[in-house]
Amino acid sequence: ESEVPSFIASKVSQYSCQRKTTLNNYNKKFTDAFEIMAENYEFKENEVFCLEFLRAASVLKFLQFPVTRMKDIQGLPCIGDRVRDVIEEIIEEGESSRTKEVLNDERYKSFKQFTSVFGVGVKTSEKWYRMGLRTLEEVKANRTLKLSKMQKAGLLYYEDLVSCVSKAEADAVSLIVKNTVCMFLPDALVTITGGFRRGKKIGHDIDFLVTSPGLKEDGELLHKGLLLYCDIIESTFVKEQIPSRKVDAMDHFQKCFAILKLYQPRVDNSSNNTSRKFDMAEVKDWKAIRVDLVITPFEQYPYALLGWTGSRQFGRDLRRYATHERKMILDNHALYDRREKIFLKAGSEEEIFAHLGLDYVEPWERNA
Ligand code: 8DG
Ligand code: MN
Ligand code: MN
Repeated sequence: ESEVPSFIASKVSQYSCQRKTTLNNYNKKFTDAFEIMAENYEFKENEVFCLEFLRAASVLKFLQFPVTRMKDIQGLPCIGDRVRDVIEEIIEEGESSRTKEVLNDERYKSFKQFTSVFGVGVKTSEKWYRMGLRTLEEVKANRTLKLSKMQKAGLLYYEDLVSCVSKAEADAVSLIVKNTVCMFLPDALVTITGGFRRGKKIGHDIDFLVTSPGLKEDGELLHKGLLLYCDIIESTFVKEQIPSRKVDAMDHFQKCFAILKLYQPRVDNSSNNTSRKFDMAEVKDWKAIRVDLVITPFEQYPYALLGWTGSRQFGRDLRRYATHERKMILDNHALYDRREKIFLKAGSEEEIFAHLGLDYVEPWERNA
C-alpha cells in the first residue's frame, strides 16, 4: 500500500494531456451535471463558461475517488466559483438546482432536440427557435423550412441514428470499410479512431482514418455504393501550411460524413410459421449508422490519428499545452516549432508526445 503515491490536489495538471483519464469515472454525478451546464452555455454560444464546465468535468473524471466533501476538491485546477457552487449543492442536496433549471428550460429542451439531428448545429437551432419552432415534430411538419441534404438524411434516419452504435456494430462496419477500401487501395491502413479507439463500448458514430504509404490526393476512395448518405469534403490542405492556432479548428483532410447501411439479419423470434413470411417482408433488416471517414497523406497520419482519437477535451488541451508551454502549434496535420521555425516530423503518436515533452498517454487514458 505504501507504494501508492498519495494524492496531491495541487499537483494535478490543468492540462488533461498531462493526466491519465480512463473511462472509470468516480464522479459521474458531478460530471453529468457539468456537461449539461456546458451544453447549455454552448447553446448560448458562451464559449468561456462552456469550456469552464468542460474543463472541470475533465478534472473530476481524472480523480480516483468519489468527491464527498468540499475538502476533496481543495487545490484542484479548473474549479471556479460557478463550478464550486454546483459541486456544493450536489454534495448537500444530492442534485443541482441549476442543472434542473437547465433541463426544464424551454430553449435548452428545443436545442437539445434540434441538435440531435445529423447536420443541425447551434446556428440552425437558433434560427428554428427564433421562428417559434420548439419540437422536432414542428420542424418536420413545417413546409417552409429549407433543409440541407445532410439535415434531410438526418431526419430520414433519425431513429436509427439516435440509438447509439455498439462496439459489435462498430466491428461489423469496420470489416466492411476495410474490405471496401482495400478494393481500391490494397495497401491501405484503416484505423478506427474516436471513442471506440479510447475503449468506449458505445458511440454516436464510428470514426475511421484511412491512409496508405503511397497515397495520392484523389477522391477515388470516397465512392458511393455502400453509403446511404455521403457529404464529401475535398481536401483543402496546403503544403507547409502553419498549423491553425484555433483550439477547435477543423482540419483540411478530405473527409466524408456518411451514413452507412449496415445489414443485420433479424433474429426470428416468432414460432408461428404463418406470420413469418409476412414479418420478413415488413421488418427492416438494416440500421443506418453514422460514419466519419478521413483520408490522410501518409506523413500526416500520426497527427491525424492523435487529433481524431480525441477526446475532444484531450485534443483541446494538447493544442493549448503546445501553444502556451512549448511555443509550438499543433493541429491534425503537423507540429510547428515557432522558435526554430521548423515542422517537427513524427512517425507515431509517441514521437508527437516526445516532441511536446509530454509522457505518452495511451488512447484509453485519453477519456478526458
Ligand atoms: P462518440 O462519437 O463516441 O460520441 O465520441 P467521439 O468519437 O469522441 O467524438 P466525435 O465527435 O466522433 O469526434 C472524434 C474526435 O475527432 C474528437 O476528439 C474531435 C476530433 N475531430 C477532429 N476534427 C473533427 C471534425 O472536423 N469534426 C468532428 N466531429 N470531430 C473532429 O479532429
Ligand atoms: Mn465518434
Ligand atoms: Mn465523429
